[in-house]
Amino acid sequence: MRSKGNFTHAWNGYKTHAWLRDEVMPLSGGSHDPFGGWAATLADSLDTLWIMGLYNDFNEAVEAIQAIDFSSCALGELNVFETTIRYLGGFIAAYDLSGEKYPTLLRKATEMGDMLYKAFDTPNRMPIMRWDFKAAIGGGAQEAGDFVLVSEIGSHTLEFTRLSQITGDPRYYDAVQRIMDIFEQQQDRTKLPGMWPVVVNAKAADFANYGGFTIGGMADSLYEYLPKQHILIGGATQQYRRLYDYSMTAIKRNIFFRPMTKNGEDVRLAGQVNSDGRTLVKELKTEPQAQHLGCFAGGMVGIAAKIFQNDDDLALAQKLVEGCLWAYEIMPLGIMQEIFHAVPCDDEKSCPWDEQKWHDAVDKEHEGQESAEAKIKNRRLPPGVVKIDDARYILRPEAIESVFILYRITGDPTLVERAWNMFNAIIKYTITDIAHAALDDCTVPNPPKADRMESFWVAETLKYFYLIFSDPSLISLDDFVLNTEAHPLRRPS
Ligand code: DMJ
Repeated sequence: MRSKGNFTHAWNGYKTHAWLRDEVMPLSGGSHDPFGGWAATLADSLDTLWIMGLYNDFNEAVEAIQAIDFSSCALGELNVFETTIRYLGGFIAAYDLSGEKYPTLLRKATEMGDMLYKAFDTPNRMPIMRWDFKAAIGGGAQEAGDFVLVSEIGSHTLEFTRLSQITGDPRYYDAVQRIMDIFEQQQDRTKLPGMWPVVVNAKAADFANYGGFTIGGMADSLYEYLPKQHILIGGATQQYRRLYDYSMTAIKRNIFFRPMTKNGEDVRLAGQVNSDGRTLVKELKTEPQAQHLGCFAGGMVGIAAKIFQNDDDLALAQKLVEGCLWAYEIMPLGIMQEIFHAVPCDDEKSCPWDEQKWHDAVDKEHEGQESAEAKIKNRRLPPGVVKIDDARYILRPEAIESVFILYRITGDPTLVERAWNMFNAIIKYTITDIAHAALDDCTVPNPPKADRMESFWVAETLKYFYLIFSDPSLISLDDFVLNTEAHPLRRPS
């Protein structure tokens, strides 16, 4: 299968040029360590190796991680969220898949969990997200931050809960449950009740006083983890359903919007709301800015619709997935960029194409004397796109993630065909002699490449492509729940 061939290409590039470093540099063949220097790409690849049946490489990788020493770190400050989703999630998933034959994986997961647990050693038990753990070893006093991203503080539940489930040690679950209790207390107090702002004060356990609401970057996985945690704990409490349902009332009203599309496609994108952080957001003020990161929403809404048996939300999930497919398919290379602005429909039910409206929006957005047609041409704006805020494609997974989830829920074979088109477009432009590279500008015919391959390329993007082209029994969503780095955690039976 071609997605497996591309994974082995990237993996071999990593092995040859960057073994035991965090990332391979796909153009120069260099390496670098943005995640502590504990072999992030290796940790993120473990379960993909297993899923693809690359058992010799899996054995070699498990052997290699025995030597990784978490007490020496390439960074002064550790990003606790990234460490949790990539390393802890990676070790646990590899253990969950391969079973008890590999005790090293459980040992490494526990070492990592124990280390991260110390970041919760603060007066109010809120963890420190950018953590000087060498200072922590010295026993210095610690305090949680007063300016913390919600995605970072709100996305530990799956990994820590699963660690408690496989070790029988309740401390990890207890640590993250305390965070989510604060989220619940604060959910009604924010300036957009139901949602939490992008930034919160963990030190004061006050999540209410900032503006800026999105489900895109810096907030995304907080929301993603609500229905997934409900699944992982087998619905043992209704708390996560409550949190999710309440958040969705605000998200449906204020975040999701219908963009005007040339062929009248009835799709949805996830926008954002900007507020000053002092006044309540009372009326609709959706900014029609769509992010590739926000494309996880179709999968999240689909999963929640399935487990909470909500047909209307399944229809919404389909429109959200179609929104990101639309964003891929209107682009000249067939690859969605990082961030763009669309034209929002005035009426969600009826939204015929209006060329003049698009031109007016482009004119208003971009200063200059030239005509709207010239602005569109010079900026390479596809119909319906008003502004390309960030033209890069950095190998992100969110769109194929949601296409995959919807396919597993509906079995619609056209999703596989469209995934195939996405896959071919992405591979064609990102492949290098060494591995695969992020693109600096996916609006131009020969997109320049950047010397970076984030580990989520092998952990997520290539895994989702492989899974959508495989038999649905492989990593059945009845048996696994995937963390935000696509690491499958086994659902307790
Ligand atoms: C991944 O590390 C995770 O999916 C995270 O939640 C968001 N960003 C990247 C992928 O784009």
